Amino acid sequence: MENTLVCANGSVPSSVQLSATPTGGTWSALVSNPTGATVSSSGLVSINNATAQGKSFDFVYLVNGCLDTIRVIVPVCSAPCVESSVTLTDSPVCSQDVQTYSFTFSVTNKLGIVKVDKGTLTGNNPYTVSGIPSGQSVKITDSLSAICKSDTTIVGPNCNCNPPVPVLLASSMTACIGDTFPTLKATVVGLATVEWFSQSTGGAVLFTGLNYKPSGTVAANTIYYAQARSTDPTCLTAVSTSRVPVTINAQNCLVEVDLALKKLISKKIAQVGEELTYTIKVYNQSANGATNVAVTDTLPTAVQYVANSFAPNRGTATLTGNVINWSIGNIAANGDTVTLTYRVKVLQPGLYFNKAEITSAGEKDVDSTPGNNQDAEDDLDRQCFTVPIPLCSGSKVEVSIGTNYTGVKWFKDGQELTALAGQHVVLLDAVGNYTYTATNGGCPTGGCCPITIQAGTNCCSDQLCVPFTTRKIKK
Ligand SMILES: [Ca+2]
Ligand SMILES: [Ca+2]
Repeated sequence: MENTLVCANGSVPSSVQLSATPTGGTWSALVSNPTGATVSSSGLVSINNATAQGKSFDFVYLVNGCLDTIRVIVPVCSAPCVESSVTLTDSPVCSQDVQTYSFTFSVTNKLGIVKVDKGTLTGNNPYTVSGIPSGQSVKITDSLSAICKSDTTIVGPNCNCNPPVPVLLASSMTACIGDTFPTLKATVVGLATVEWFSQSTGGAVLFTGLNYKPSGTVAANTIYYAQARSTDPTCLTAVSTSRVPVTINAQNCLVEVDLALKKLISKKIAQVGEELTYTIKVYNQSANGATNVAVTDTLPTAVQYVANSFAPNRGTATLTGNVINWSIGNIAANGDTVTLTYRVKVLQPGLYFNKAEITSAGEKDVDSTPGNNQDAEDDLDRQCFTVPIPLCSGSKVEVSIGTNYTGVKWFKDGQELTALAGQHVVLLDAVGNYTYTATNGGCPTGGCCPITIQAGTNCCSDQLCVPFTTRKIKK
């Protein structure tokens, strides 16, 4: 007769009672039994969990002179697989650059080896995982064996919820009074949409979507504001940190005017540290008076505005960032001309363009549209200046132009440099005046400045300026 015991929670029973009929006999163990289990004369088997596993024990029952033997088999019991639990010691923390996050956790009833499927794991209960990509979940695995393991998924925060501000297709539009509004268009990056408002902060959403055509008709200059709202399910409340304005210039299209703008500069070739004077002239070539005229001018990065140098003969000029807004007001018919002058200080060598354009007018212009950035129109003009670039012996000057130009040809002192044809970035190593042409306009309207390279002084001694050892590239 055999009796196999059953494991419970990784252990064998501590005792088992044997019984037999007829009753009244006595139990004893075979002398050859291994250690681990004993039996009392009444048949109570005491089992040692640690030593009895995997062994068989024979017990003898003696009654009325008859013997019978029963075998008790003690199985090997394996520890049960109890899932461990993971506890975060604090909320996940976003990194400074909001691209990743980290958190610290501890494991209770740890089974074995702790691993993570993202980020870098350090420490030993508590553990820290860092460098997990923003918005991604992490799986923590605590495993003893392929079967006995415990997985816990931590849903990570989206550290970079706020979408970037929308990009407007046009930030300034023109419409006739009485017409319906033009459609305002914006694009957004990533998981986001656009919300339109009538005010720069607060207020009700007028419309949600990339393209918004305000209802009703244009009565006066109107500004709408676009903000981006996240459509990422993990951060639906996130919006761009600011709103971008789009201006609709209302024009009286029953009256036609013809405004034009000219931009002038006091010097075309300047030195670092010198002051230049820009002059903007706006004049009315038509027989009708113009109202509500405004001009926008953008300073090149290489100059610094000289404080308090705005001198308009009408209206008010203000500088925001590197953008000048000149609010003029009325310009009378038949040649009335207004001017704005201001000074800038030259900060670095190179060739610099900037442009000014009429961005608002109360009446329809016969041959130009405010703020549409069209080079060929008479309401926009460019100016440029060049600051000679010093060339030290043995060095080269790197000059680059926009990659949008096609059919580029380079000239030095009027002679084509055929080896450089078609290149947008060139290294120049000789003193001279350089220009370029392109099929789509090498020299912007209103003046083309050469890139001037002149012999540098105080560069370094000729001995040090041997090519290969002190080759210097300037941008
Ligand atoms: Ca015009
Ligand atoms: Ca224009």
